[in-house]
Amino acid sequence: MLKLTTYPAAFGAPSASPFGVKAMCFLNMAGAEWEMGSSADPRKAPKGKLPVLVDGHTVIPDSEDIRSYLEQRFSVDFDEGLSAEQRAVSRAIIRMCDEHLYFALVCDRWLIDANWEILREEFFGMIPKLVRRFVTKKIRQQVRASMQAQGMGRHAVEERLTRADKDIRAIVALLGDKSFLFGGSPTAADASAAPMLAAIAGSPTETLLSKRVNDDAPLMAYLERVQYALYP
Ligand SMILES: N[C@@H](CCC(=O)N[C@@H](CS)C(=O)NCC(=O)O)C(=O)O
Repeated sequence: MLKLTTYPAAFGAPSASPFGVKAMCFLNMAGAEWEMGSSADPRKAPKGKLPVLVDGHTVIPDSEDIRSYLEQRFSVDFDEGLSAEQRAVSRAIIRMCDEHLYFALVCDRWLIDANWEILREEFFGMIPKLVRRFVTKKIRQQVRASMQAQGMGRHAVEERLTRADKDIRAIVALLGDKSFLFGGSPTAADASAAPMLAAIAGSPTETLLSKRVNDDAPLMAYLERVQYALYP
């Protein structure tokens, strides 16, 4: 039985990590039998991040490598039927979501005080109350520093929205009137874009960014379709 280690459910998603949800989608798309792994401590992961997939003695960190592994292991192609041009667009969409939109989500979750107050209890409720504020303050400082280094944390909330909005418009334009990004069936790009957008929409308090997604009815209908198809 394959084991997926990722963060537990939070804010209406089956994992707090959109990469964890993406990996779940891939497992389901591959038709794999899988279960959740026991520890969700990223410090124990081979690359210090989650998700990690374990298949017997094989350990696969990173959702991108989990995808490649599953496609090979189950002889499936998550982009079946797509042209070379569509595959190129898919690749760019996945990169945009994973390497740009994700950081807007991280800033929204961790840097906006109202969200942080709720996130602290949701993510770190297992830390004894007496030391929770002290420990989590340090973790928040590390996240703030990493967002400064990455760059997204240097933008004001409104600037972050402007940047993320351009990504969201690109996804909406690609989707058009279709059920999924490349037609009537979900592909790898849906498994990446939808969990990321759903995590943004599921913000613990309303933010400019979460409102942008939540107010877009056709986009929300798309997120529901992907959830129903890939991680019900
Ligand atoms: N490229 C990785 C990114 C995974 C990732 O960023 N995971 C975050 C949670 S969403 C994490 O585990 N962070 C822990 C840390 O940085 O200490 C993937 O696609 O799996």
